[in-house]
Amino acid sequence: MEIKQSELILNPDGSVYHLNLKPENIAHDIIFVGDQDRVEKITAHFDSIEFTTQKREFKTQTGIYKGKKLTVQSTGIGPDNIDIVMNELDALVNIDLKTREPKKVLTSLNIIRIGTSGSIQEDIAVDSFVLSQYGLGLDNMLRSYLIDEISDYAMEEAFLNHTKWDIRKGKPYVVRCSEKLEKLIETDYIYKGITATAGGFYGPQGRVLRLDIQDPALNNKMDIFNFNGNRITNLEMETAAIYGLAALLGHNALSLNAIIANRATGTFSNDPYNAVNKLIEYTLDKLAK
Ligand code: R1P
Repeated sequence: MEIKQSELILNPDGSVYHLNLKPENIAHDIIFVGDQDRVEKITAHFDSIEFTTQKREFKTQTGIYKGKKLTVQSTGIGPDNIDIVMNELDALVNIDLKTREPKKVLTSLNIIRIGTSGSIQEDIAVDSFVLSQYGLGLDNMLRSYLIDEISDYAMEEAFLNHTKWDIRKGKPYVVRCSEKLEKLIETDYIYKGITATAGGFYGPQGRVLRLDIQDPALNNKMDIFNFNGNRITNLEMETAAIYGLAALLGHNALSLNAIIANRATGTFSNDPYNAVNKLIEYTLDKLAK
């Protein structure tokens, strides 16, 4: 069935509405970053760049790194932006933009986030890296979709009970990363764990400046949560949303984060850019193999 103009919005040149992209502009391996200025930090390593565009916080560059075609896409901050980026990238490969009909043969993209994040565990120090085996969504964006088949119900329930979660804030969900990408990227010095994705930076992540928050003990409860040997390693704002939409749409996703703050010790990296650059170099090297 043809998808209406108001539902799949295209620009006059035929590109998708927010990302300003056409199908030929992207690779099948896509690196996500939150910050648009991080796009060029990555493509500075490329042999060549064949395409660049930007609209709002969504900057895209496609090029070649050691013979491999890669796209780098900034998502801006938060799960709401991930909804836009994931749906529009999926439309580029899985919807015929001329007939406005979903394709019969679907394409799976490989999506790797290189982000920044705060650790909630004392032993996961600033400047270390975390690979998110699970995304724990505290943000609710994904709850607009039918997620029962992709969400880890047992872990979800254990988290609700452990934290005595107030359901008026919505219901957390849990989605696993792509095992294929996990195997490609993992190494012994990268921490693995559950990444909690919040829908905001301050209150939703337990930060108190001038406003009281609904559950001041939440971060302390989260750092002792353990489900079958899995603990919550860090807090940020995109991973669970990426994992959820990737699972629903049939893409592979993995999220890596450079730890620039440690919430348990109250410390912040002396050189966050260096930590991110090291993670960029590590990830590019793995992707090129
Ligand atoms: C908050 O400062 C932003 O930084 C983190 C959070 O997830 C949020 O997007 O990630 P990025 O550095 O990738 O944007």
